[in-house]
Amino acid sequence: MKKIWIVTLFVLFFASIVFSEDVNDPNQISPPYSSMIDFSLWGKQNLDVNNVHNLLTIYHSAKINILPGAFIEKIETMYARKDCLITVDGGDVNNINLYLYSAQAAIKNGYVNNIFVQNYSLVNIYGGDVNNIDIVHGSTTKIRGGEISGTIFVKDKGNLKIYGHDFEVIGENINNINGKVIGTGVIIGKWEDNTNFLITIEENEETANILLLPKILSDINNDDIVNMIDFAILAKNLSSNSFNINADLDSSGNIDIEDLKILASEWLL
Ligand SMILES: [Ca+2]
Ligand SMILES: [Ca+2]
Repeated sequence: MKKIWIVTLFVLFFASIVFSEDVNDPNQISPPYSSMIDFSLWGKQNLDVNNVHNLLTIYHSAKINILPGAFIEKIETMYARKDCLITVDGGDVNNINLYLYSAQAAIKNGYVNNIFVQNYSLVNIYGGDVNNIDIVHGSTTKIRGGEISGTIFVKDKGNLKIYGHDFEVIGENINNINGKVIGTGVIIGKWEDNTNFLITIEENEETANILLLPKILSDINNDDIVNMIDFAILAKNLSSNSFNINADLDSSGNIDIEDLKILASEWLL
């Protein structure tokens, strides 16, 4: 009889470990998170957040999705590994701090006041409203949409890549030399959907790299090259009912042979 109890306890213990890995709903977070205003995510946890927090710390390969209703003072990554990702798809975040090589953030909607991008980390901005961005220590920020209402500082081998068209630089101290921006001032242009943008560069240190780039249609995963990975995403959408809007290269509303032709023409450009 005693053996059965021991076995049962072991089963319950391991089951609790297995199920505690799969955290998706903030209302279902098991202790200690449920009793804390601030929390840390570890391992491969993936959490949606739509409420109020002071400090959220994201470790290793954890992912966090900030949704409408969220109001957060600070999110920071620590010891980031591959797949560590902060996604802002709504809500209001005062500060995002990215540390270490594999830390990534994607801004799609909502408002972010300050982003500090450092130690070779990566930020992709697709939409939303971002106020100030600091890009340092070899980090990269890529902007393809949204509004940058404040200013951008780029220093210490930081990289800023702006994808759009009809670029112009405005100011006495700023120049566009074959797509590379020298000096500081205002950059205007249009995003891929033809909406206008205005970006103010406050600091552009000598070691910094600010580039104005045309969007490569076939670069579906936005890593600046068209290769097997993009082909695989397109092929998956061709052969199934799934629809990845980035794979509809000619914006025709469906994914077919015409999109494949565009990808073939831009292959390994
Ligand atoms: Ca690509
Ligand atoms: Ca298409």
